[in-house]
Amino acid sequence: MCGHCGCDTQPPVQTRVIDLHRDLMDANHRQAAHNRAYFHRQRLTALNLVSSPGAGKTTLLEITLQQLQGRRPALVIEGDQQTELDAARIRATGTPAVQVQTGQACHLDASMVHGALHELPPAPGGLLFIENVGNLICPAQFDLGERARVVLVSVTEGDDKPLKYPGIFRDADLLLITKTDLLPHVNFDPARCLAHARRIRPQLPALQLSATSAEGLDGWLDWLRQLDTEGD
Ligand SMILES: Nc1nc2c(ncn2[C@@H]2O[C@H](COP(=O)(O)OP(=O)(O)OP(=O)(O)O)[C@@H](O)[C@H]2O)c(=O)[nH]1
Ligand SMILES: [Mg+2]
Repeated sequence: MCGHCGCDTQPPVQTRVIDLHRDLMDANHRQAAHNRAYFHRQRLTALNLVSSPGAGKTTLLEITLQQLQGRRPALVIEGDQQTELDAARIRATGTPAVQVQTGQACHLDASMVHGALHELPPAPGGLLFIENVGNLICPAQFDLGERARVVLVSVTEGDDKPLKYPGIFRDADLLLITKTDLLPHVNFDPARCLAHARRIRPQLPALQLSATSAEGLDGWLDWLRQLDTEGD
């Protein structure tokens, strides 16, 4: 019964919604732990790349995979609401890739990643790049079992993004400022962007790069290497 006027309205709906949300998150945590254990057994270093749509995730992967060729096995899981476009771009580099089409969902979850893993060849000692759905909100809540979360912010988006979408920065392991070749043309201050991000995640490491000019690419490749030597 309604607590306000005594009518027959059923207020506990909100409680049921919260329970459902908790069940969903618990199930995701269990699946993420399962994924993490698998990555550990396979000595597979998994990275979750998150950003707004179009920040340059696939372009960065294309040039990264070209650099890794012959040096290090790599696999890619692509997440988009629709199309196989990004997986096709990755396969063109010679790297095995699976496209997950999330439909109505605005993020990848751990079970989607688990399903995609079954379609990929084993790559012991390799890198697994998971490109999440372009979105700074929903992916924040879903642990995929990854070793590191990399948040890309392109200079065309504005340096205030960490203030507006803090959730995605809370568990970030790296802030990657992308498209720096465009800096002369936009009002974006990398130092201010990083300061905003560090209000949410103090000590957050940050790098800047341009996939177009390859400036800053070595720093990113070094960061990937150092991630391996750190161990779990
Ligand atoms: N100038 C410039 N453009 C870039 C750079 N990196 C990517 N782009 C362009 O940005 C656009 C989006 O790049 P994508 O790599 O597809 O971005 P994405 O984050 O994978 O996009 P979604 O998967 O749709 O979220 C493309 O037109 C790229 O050519 C860069 O470093 N500099
Ligand atoms: Mg993409």
